[in-house]
Amino acid sequence: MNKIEEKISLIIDTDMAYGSKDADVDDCLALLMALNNPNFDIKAITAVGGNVPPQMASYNIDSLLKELKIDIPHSYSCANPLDRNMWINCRWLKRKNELPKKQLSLPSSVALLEKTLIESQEKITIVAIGPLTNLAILLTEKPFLVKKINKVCIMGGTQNEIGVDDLPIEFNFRGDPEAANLVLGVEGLNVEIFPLEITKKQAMKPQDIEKWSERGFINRIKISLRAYMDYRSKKFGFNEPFSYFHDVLPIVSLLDKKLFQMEDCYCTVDSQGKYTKGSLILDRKIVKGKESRHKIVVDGNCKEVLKKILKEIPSKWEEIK
Ligand SMILES: [Ca+2]
Repeated sequence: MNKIEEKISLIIDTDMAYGSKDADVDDCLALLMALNNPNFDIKAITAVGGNVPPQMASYNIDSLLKELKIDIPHSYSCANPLDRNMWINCRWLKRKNELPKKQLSLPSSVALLEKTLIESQEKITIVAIGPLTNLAILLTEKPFLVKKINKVCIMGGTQNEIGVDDLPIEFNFRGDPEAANLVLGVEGLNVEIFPLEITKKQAMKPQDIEKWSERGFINRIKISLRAYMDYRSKKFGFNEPFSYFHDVLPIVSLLDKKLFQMEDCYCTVDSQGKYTKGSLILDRKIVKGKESRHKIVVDGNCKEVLKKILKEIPSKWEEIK
């Protein structure tokens, strides 16, 4: 990717599942695209519950950074979704028995977000690629910190694409609808939304990663990707294995804006409906004639994003044993 003029100060808030069984690897791909990129100054990586329990996301982030020998402030989280019902129904509760017994001696995600924003001289861009629990807690307790945030790039929401439970509801917003609605409602917070319609435009297939090394760290990523592709094709009865790389899109958009088209809109999330909790509600009329603080991605060159993943990840990380 071309070098951009000023480094982008970044926090990545993630439900990182790489390291857990049958888990999606897309958060890890997003981190691998962002870490060691000269265009980013990554100030912190914070853990949130979503694809895996929050504690497990914390362990997975910690293990990945150790594996890559990279020292970046990161957190330990045990925060449950704000929505009590979603907590009770949380899919990741089933994974509780897989959790390591020991708590990591790291700051909590909300504490690390707060400290990083307060200490930063410049505004920080937050890439949120899990449910929005941490951000909702932070901005409810410390609303003045909105001034320290450049924008929040969110992988979440859908209008028509089928997401969880055969409904047009995306996983991250469904994971904590109350949090998503709170974050979108924060006065003065600039938000960019990467919905499922865009993140599902292009899939990654086993043949795409065939040429990746059979050794070292890249091979471990390759094995995890293959395992996840096989797991989901078996689970959903697809004819051929594939997976999406949802969480990589906001990272790539920060480096190459031309790849995505965005439209002004006004967004809320249904946090009350009995069956529709987590639905994205989008209004374009309300902002006609004036710039909105909400933007939604309406199109994107996802083939180019895949090309970047396939080229940059092996070349960047092939030295890691
Ligand atoms: Ca994620």
